[in-house]
Amino acid sequence: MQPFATMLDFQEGTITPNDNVIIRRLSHMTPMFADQDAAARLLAEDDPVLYEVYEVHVPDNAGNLNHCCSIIYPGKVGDEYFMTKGHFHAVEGTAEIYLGLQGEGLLLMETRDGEVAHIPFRPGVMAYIPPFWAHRMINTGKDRFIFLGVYPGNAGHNYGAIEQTGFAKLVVESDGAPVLIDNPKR
Ligand code: PAN
Ligand code: ZN
Repeated sequence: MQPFATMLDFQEGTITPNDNVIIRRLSHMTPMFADQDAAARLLAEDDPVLYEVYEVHVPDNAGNLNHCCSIIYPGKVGDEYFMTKGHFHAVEGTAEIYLGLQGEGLLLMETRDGEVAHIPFRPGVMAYIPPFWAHRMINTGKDRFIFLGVYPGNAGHNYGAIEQTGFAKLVVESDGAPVLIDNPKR
């Protein structure tokens, strides 16, 4: 393998060249939002793009580092902000670094033993997600929320239970500000 570089546009969140761009729309994760009536109303008029991920593929072993840039669009389903699906890594003992580039958000994390943590994001915030912590990013601002992720090549993604029941906390807008509330499904 040879050294290489890509261009990360700090304003737009695009990586050029990239190997893949994931485009996640509301219809790809409708059941993950608490307010199903609000989701149905949004889907009836449109199927909004919630986020995009620009990916650079490297060999999928522990010695390599995946790196990708995610753009979460501003918006809400009911009171719940647009967010990523969130996941444990398939190899749960792998960490990740998230670096905020644009906009405002919140990193929500939890362990399988019920520990919960969150970190507010703005440009320059660099969070360390330790091994064994599930992670989800949420756009709590009015503009696009853009962040870089770096994680081991063998980490993989496990969306399993999170797709069914979500995280222990939901992040919703209350009086114009983000608050964490208990997830009634958990
Ligand atoms: C990130 C995420 C990306 C999209 O690259 O995969 O932000 O989020 P979901 O994968 O939860 O849809 C990462 O954490 N990779 O491990
Ligand atoms: Zn991850």
